[in-house]
Amino acid sequence: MNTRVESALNDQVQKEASSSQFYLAMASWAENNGLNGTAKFMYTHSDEERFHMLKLVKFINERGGKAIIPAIALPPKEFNGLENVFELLLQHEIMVTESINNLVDICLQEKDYTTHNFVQWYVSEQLEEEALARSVLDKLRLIGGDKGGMYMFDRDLENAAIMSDASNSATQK
Ligand code: OFO
Repeated sequence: MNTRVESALNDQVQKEASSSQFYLAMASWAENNGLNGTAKFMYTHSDEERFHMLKLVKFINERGGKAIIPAIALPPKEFNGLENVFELLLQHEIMVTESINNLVDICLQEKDYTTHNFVQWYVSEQLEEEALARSVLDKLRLIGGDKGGMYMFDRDLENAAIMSDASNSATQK
């Protein structure tokens, strides 16, 4: 495998692993703050990021490269409310999108069209993840400090997580 592509793929392994850990920290914070729907959503999201990481690890090894399992930085223990959680999530996803775009660029420069094809799955995934984070943030801003609205918001996130679990178990087999 092209060494520059391999190194960029391993960087991406690290980013997906840190996404998983970051969202796990958010899930735990939400659970401890009585936001059970948000917690479920974040636990599911954390699992999805782990799946993104595994998909890369397997691809690197199958293509004759060597996947490196990275150390992960300590995620935050506290968050300053739900809006803060989703702002951080959106910022994180924007950073991941930039990293995927960089990976696409490297594949083209190195004429590695197989990896380029593989990475397109992540390009689509990032589109969806950024759109989801933006729409959740819009809702939160609309609700403001309204407690009833917040209750409904948390319940909606739980339903979104249940649907996502169902579609993931159908596609990740
Ligand atoms: Fe892996 O999609 Fe988010 O980070």
